[in-house]
Amino acid sequence: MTRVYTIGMSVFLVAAVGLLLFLSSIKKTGVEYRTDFFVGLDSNRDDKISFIEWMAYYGGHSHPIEECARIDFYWGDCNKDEVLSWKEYSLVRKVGGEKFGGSSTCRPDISSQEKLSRAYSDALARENVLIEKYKFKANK
Ligand SMILES: [Ca+2]
Ligand SMILES: [Ca+2]
Repeated sequence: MTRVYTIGMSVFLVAAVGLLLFLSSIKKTGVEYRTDFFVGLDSNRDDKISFIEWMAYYGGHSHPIEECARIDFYWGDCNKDEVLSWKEYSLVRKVGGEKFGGSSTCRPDISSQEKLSRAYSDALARENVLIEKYKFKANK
């Protein structure tokens, strides 16, 4: 009986240690910090949102860029590599951005109507370049 108890405890301890190792590996990759929306857009699971992944969600929207949250791609992609990292995304969307040191983002200065209009037209110009580059066609 004691032997069965010892084997049972050993199995339990091995399972518990395995679970702890699994949980600590998740924490190291920071997976738990990603929002469901970010993870949902990242269809190839490379932890970045490509233009095509972004537009798979936003490309079907018919409203203008001035009224659409898809502009966050252009205002969030600070290094202009045409993908949103989690850091870029979380800063522009203000979700968990404090983990990266606060408010630094490349969101343009929109402190006046003139600057806002320029920021919108710059974003639209960039979008048109990316649509052409990636041959994006919306599924409407
Ligand atoms: Ca991706
Ligand atoms: Ca980027």
